[in-house]
Amino acid sequence: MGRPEPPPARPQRRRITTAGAVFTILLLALLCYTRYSEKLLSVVPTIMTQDTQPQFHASLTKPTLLASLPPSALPKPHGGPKSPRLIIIGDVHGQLSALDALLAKVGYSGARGDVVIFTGDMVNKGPDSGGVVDRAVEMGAYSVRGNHEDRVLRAWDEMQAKGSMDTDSETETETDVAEEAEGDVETEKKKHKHKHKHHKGKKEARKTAKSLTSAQRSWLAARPVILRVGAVSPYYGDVVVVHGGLVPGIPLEKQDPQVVMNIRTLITPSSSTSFSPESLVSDNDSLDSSADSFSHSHLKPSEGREGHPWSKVWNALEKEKQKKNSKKGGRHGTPEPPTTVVYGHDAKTGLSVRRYAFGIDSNCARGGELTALVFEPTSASAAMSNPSDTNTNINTNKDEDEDDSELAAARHGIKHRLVSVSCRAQRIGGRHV
Ligand SMILES: [Mn+2]
Repeated sequence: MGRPEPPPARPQRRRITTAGAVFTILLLALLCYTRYSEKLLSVVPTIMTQDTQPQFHASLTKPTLLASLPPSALPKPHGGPKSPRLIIIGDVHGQLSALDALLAKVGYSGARGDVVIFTGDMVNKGPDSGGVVDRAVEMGAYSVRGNHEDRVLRAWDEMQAKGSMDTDSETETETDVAEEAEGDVETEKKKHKHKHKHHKGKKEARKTAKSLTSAQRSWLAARPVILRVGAVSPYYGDVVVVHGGLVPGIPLEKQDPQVVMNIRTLITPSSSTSFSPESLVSDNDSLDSSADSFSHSHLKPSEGREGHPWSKVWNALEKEKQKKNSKKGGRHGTPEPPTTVVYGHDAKTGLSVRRYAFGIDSNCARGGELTALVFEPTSASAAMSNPSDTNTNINTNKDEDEDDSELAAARHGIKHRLVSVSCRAQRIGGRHV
């Protein structure tokens, strides 16, 4: 009786099974690793690009809140006339010919290394939103998201979600923040007008969204809500570009994107009484307590235009901060630099030049002007020269202590200049001035 011998093929089969198992485990491990590293990789660029021009990871409806200009893009103090400038341009609203006229008047030169930043609202209202975006891309320009870009991108997102890009369905489900929101005491007539405006706005946004190429939409979607320009000079401090404005006392990282894109005024604790931000500066006794109460939680963005311009409050608080800094002297180390905000969005007010806030929407959309705020290096000897104002036809509401500002700025090697072109002349098709 012989025990049957094990089939000869078996060990081989076992070997094959073992090899198969090992292979499967390796394959699974590799798959897990790949998936994990993909996740890792998707996180890394987000962090890395946070401090540079954001890439296309930003979504249509959830914009990147904050991005920074690379330090190399800042103008060099005392660099002289051949040195690159920083050119910040107000709300273009599709007026490509006005933009080109302004670039010509400013003497924009890509070869020199000029850097262009838009304050948002490059699109809608005017005839060529896509052309304006193309020009920005050509120049390697920077921009922030304005309420109109936001509206257009949201409209596109909504159309995609519905899958009905051809139908101009007039349903109103969106709760986007309109430029003029409802107040408590709004009459029915006003409500109706507001609704009509909102409706018109959505229709326009859909039209613009459809007119843009996917590359143009992607570029717009990747723009941050707040662009940190950086330390331009000790005179200007840290320059920040936004479309609407900022709420004082809230760090940039904690600002509400919808507020930043839409704000015009703030309701302050004493809005109902005769509040004056300047009183903070002049009234020494109540100075500290009142300044503190302003910088914390008492300032609320208004939905309409009631209260005080946010820029006026911002300016008063920055002045106050600098005054405190100079009182401390050198004892407490390096004083905190001021923050100067450059913004658009307020065409109704027009150009508004304050020490620490520049409003440069001069209403190009309605036949006003298109304005650029140019930061340019002075020559080594420029502190001696007398910088001249190139635009005499612009009505600016300057602060009372602005007279020496240009000389004071020039001492630190960078000065600013406002340059405007008429948007009415562009529309008629006349020659660029
Ligand atoms: Mn706007």
